[in-house]
Amino acid sequence: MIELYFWPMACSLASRIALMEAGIDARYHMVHLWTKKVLEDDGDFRDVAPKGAVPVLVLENGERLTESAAVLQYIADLKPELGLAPAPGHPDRYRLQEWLSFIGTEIHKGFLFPTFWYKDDASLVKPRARIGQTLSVPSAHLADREFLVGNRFTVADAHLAWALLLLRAAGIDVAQWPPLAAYLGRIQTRPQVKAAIGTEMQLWKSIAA
Ligand SMILES: N[C@@H](CCC(=O)N[C@@H](CS)C(=O)NCC(=O)O)C(=O)O
Repeated sequence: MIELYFWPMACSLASRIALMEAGIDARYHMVHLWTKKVLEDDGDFRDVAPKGAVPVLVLENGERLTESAAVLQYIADLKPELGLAPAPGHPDRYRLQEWLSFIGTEIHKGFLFPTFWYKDDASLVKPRARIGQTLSVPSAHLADREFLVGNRFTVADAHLAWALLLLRAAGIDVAQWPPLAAYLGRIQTRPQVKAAIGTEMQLWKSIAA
């Protein structure tokens, strides 16, 4: 069985959404990102993944795959008939990779990551100043489209929906970009997306309590 190491509401949420949209049963292991402990057995997460970051997908053969862009495409390719990623070689596959890379670098590492890890750092001024410009890109793209790539839900939508959800926690109101707010609302009505977010919100509240 496939396994996913995650932390509630972290970027690994996109992988959970992808697994659930794909209808793949998985075993989930919760990791505390600050202590680097695997909660179920108090094990050292760095023994699982030297990067110390989620998501980590444990494949059926025991190999471990990291990096959201790779993990999300791997999950999508387990069920090619669902179209969670365009077929390898199709021009849209490069569009998918273009978005996964943009979300993972410009939005996640460019803004969300420093906001949560270096809250009091003066260097946060620059990412904050840039985030409007960064988000205007998907906002313009989604003004007349339902999804990021082609005309169906893909794992890039799972990744962007997670990033948009986290914006609020980072003090940014997504309503500033009406196309993004409408898009997030649409994506969140998908039953599997709703269920994945519900599960992780509940876990998050149980830790925070
Ligand atoms: N490039 C990685 C970044 C993964 C990442 O930064 N994950 C965060 C949670 S959203 C994490 O585990 N951070 C813990 C750390 O870096 O120590 C990806 O896209 O998957």
